[in-house]
Order: sequence, then C-alpha cells, then structure tokens
Amino acid sequence: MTNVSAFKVDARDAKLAMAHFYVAFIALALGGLAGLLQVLVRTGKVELPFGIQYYQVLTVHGVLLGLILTTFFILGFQFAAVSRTTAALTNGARRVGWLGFWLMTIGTAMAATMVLLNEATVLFTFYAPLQAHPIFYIGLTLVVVGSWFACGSMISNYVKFRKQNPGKISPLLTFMVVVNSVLWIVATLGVATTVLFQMLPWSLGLVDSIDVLISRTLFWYFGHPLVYFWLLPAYMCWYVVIPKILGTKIFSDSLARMSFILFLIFSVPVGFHHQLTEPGIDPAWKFLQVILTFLVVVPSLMTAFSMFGTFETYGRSQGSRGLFGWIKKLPWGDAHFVVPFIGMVAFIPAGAGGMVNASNQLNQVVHNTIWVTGHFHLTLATSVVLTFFGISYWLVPHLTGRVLTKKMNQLAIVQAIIWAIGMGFMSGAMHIAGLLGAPRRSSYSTYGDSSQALDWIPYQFMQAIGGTILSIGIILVLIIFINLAFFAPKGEQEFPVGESDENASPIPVAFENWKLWLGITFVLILFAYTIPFVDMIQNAPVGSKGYKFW
Ligand code: HAS
Ligand code: CU
Repeated sequence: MTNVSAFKVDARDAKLAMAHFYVAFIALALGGLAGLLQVLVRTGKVELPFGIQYYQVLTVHGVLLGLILTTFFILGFQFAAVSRTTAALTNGARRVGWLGFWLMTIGTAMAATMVLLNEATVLFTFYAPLQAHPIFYIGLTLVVVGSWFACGSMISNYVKFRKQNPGKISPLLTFMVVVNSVLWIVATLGVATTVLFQMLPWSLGLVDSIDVLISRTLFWYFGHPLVYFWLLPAYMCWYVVIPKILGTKIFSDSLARMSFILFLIFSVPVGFHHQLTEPGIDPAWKFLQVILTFLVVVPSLMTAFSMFGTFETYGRSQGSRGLFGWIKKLPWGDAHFVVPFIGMVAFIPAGAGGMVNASNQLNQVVHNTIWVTGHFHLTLATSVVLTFFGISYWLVPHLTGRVLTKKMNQLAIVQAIIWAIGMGFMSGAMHIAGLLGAPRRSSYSTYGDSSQALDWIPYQFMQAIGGTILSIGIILVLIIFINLAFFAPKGEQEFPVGESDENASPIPVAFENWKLWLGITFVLILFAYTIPFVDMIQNAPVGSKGYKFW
C-alpha cells in the first residue's frame, strides 16, 4: 500500500482539477481584497477611491468567495476524488468536464465584468427587487449550466463503475461525490428557474415587474442546499481523508453514507428558515420547514460523533488514557491534520449559531443583523474554507507531482492559526454586535452621523482588526498555493483515502438505491413547497402596468 503511484489521479484528470483550482485561488485573491476594503470602510475612517461603491465591493466579495471560489474548488476536488477512487474519466467524460469548466469560466468573467462596472450591485444573493444587467444573469446561468456538465461527467463515472461491478458497493469517496452532485442539481433547479423565467425577462425589459416573494422563495429553495453543497466536500475530508492521515481506519463507512443520504433528503425542503420574517407564507408551513431544519442537523451530529470516535480510537491506539487523553496524541505538527481540525473546532460554535437562527423565536432577534454574517463566516469562511485549504495542501502537490516541504507545512499551520485568530475577532464582534441589533450589509455611510452609528464603532474596529489579520492569512495561503503549483520540489505526495475496518459489518446495498432516495427527496420537496407556492401564485400582486407575471 506504500506505492503511491498506484493510487494516483490520472494525469489528464489532474489537469482538469488544477484548472478549477487556478480560478478558485484567483477568486480568493480578489474576493479577499474586497473583504479587506469592506472592513476598513466600515470603520468610517477610510473611503473607497475612484467612486467605487460600498455595495459594489460587497457584491465582489460575496460572489467571488461565496459562489465562485466554492464552486470551482469543490468541482476540482470532486473530479480528483472520483478519478482517484473509481477510475480515470473516460475521454468523453473528460471532454464534458472541460466544456463545463469553460462555460463556468466564461460565465464568471461575464458576471464579474458587470459587477466591476457597477451594473450588477445586487449582493451575492442577487434577489429582487435588486436588479442587475442581463449579462450578469446570463453569466450566472452559464456557471450553473457548466456545473451541471461537471456533475454529469462525475456521475457518469460512477454509473460506469456500477455497470462493470454489479452488486459491488461503490468506493465511499465516489459515493459521496455523487450525493453532493445530485444535491447540487436538484437545488440549482430553483435558482435556474427564477433567473431564467423571472429575473432575466425583467432585466431585459420584457416584463415590467416580477413576483418578489416567488423569486425569493425559489432562491432559498436553492440557497440552503447551497450551503450543504459547500459543507459536504469538507465532510468528505473529515470522514475519509483524516483517518488515513492519522493512520487509523474509517470510523464507519455505513454511518458516513447514511449521513450523506440524510443531507440529500433533508437539505432542500428547508428554505423557509431564511424567510421566517417574510409575509405571504403561512406560519404553519414555516413551522414545518423549521422542523425539517432540525432534522438536517442530525447528520452533522452524526459527523461530530464519528470524528470524536476516530480521534479517540486513534489516541487509544497510541496509548492515551482518560476522557480527553487522546487530544495530546494527535499529530499537532502535521498541517494536513491541523488545518482541517481547526475547521472542525470552529464548527461547534458555528453549528450552535445555526440552530439559534433556525429557532423561530430566536430568529426574530438575529435576522438581518450582522449576527448572520458572523454565522456564515464561522461555517463557510472558517470550517469549510480551512478544510479546503487543508485539502489543497496535499491535493495540489499530488496533482502537480510535487511535495509539501517542511517549511511550507509550518507556514500552513501558522496560516491556519492566523485565520482562527482573525476570524475570532471578526466573527466574534459580528455575533455580539448582531445580538445588540446592528444591521447587516450596512456601511458607515448608511447610518450617517446618527447616534446609532456611534454605538457600533468599537465593534466595527474589532471587525477591521480581524479582517486585516485575515488578509495576512489570505496572502499566506496564496504563497503556499503558488509554491505547491509551480515551485515545490518534485516528488510524490499521497492522496490519502481511508479504509474500513476488516471487521466492520457489510455495507447495506440499499445506499445505492437512487430511486428510493430521489423519490423521498422529491416527495418531501413537494410536501414542503406545493401549497405555499399555490398560495403565492393565487395571491400574487398585480404589476405596475397590470401585468401579472405568473
Ligand atoms: Fe446557516 C444563514 C441555519 C449551517 C451558511 N447560513 C446562513 C447564511 C449562510 C449560511 C451563508 O435557520 C446567510 C445567508 C444570507 O445571506 O442571508 N445553518 C443553519 C443551521 C445549520 C447551518 C441549522 N450555514 C450552515 C453551514 C453553512 C451555512 C454549514 C455554510 C457552509 N443559517 C441557518 C439559518 C439562517 C442561516 C436559519 C438564516 C438566518 C436569517 O435569519 O437570515 C446546521 O447545519 C448546523 C449543524 C452543525 C452542527 C455542528 C456539528 C459539529 C461538528 C464538528 C465536530 C468537531 C470535532 C472536533 C469532532 C450541529 C461536525 C472537536 C475537537 C475538540 C478538541 C473540541
Ligand atoms: Cu439555511
């Protein structure tokens, strides 16, 4: 098992994965710069040059980091994971993968140009009544369609495996990639519908008005599973890669598959937890979706349980004693472990905050405050992103035929610690200010000189300190990425994939029963959304010129 080359990602697939990573890390550089500008502007001491608008910078930041960095990184990682654990892509599948990549890249360039021209200052959620230039929506559509090509290409590899190995269970990592790809396809149907049938015709001037409630509901039908599309690749690393890095077995292959299936089933019918304060949706349906939201917390609790199980098993095998003795035995000098581990620790308060958000009454306190911004900087910008950095520290050299040197390993650990400190300040200040009622998405200038503005100044400064520290963190990641892509010494870096215990009970074949899982997924979606949509359409307001769009 020590022969690394037997477990390598095919060289042609490696190129495809790396192409995705180049775009992802360029997005990180530009989006990070926008983030720094924002925290500085929010202190009220710095003004943006050249007439650039605050909300324009905020849009650049959110779109590049929340939508572009994530999608490109995830698809690149998933291509590599499938190629490594199943088989190299067929030539046809690889071509479809490249087609998807170019569609996404062209779409990104179109959308980014419009944002930079201040023609699409609509924030990363881009929902009505904010309106962008049609080219922005066409660009986003190309990104989504391109991602469908990518997902189709990965799924085709899995289908081929199933045909060639009847009755055999698929490799865990490939199975996880398929779940996440299916989740993504189901989710993006919502955003594609609102963009193509509502926003684009409206922005082209073909219709005078659109139904904002329907548009927002379609957006959040997509927006919540979107956050799990970000999270699941991090969970792939936690479940499958971390045990191998520790040199121990996967805690339970079946449990990991079960938790992924639960994400598929419960991710989509929960979008109303972003709309709890919106009129026009019957509280009974909001209540139902809140219950479903608490059900989708379960697979995360299973993941936490599984991770603690892995760490403790490893610690005991190294001779640890007592309840927390295993902590001392963990490999604290190995960036491949430490970086995602910091992400995991952050996910404990991050997840608790999510449950606060989802609790109807508590949501009334935090909704539209900067608490929510604090929440997603812990979930996405810490747990998920640090895990992505951790992945790239072995995956990039694996793909480029290089190795992570001791020096870079040290720098990676320093980077993650800097990230944790910076985010501690920034996200901490956001959570506290949010509880005190500070609005989200506001610049100093929005408050004017009101006394309210003065209340938030100490918190804005804490955010600026945190944001500045984070910018140093971004510079370090970029240094490491460039080193691993172009300059690190040649060699063979392992793509770690954990194995199950030989004594584990067999994995139920029911996990591969897609008719069953997709069936349940659609039934739940129909249950949670049909009547609310009928209500919205029947009670739709009439547009300004008497035009009723739906
Ligand atoms: Fe969220 C808003 C609810 C998870 C991202 N969320 C957002 C927004 C974003 C986002 C971007 O219900 C803002 C959207 C906007 O612009 O308006 N969220 C939840 C819930 C969860 C959750 C219930 N969110 C995430 C994840 C995200 C993310 C993950 C990105 C990746 N969120 C909400 C709600 C809102 C919301 C409302 C709307 C708020 C509003 O009013 O607008 C759950 O999935 C969380 C479950 C997590 C756990 C934690 C398990 C812990 C683990 C770590 C184990 C650690 C170990 C290490 C083993 C239960 C797995 C231990 C070692 C030691 C030594 C200690
Ligand atoms: Cu959500």
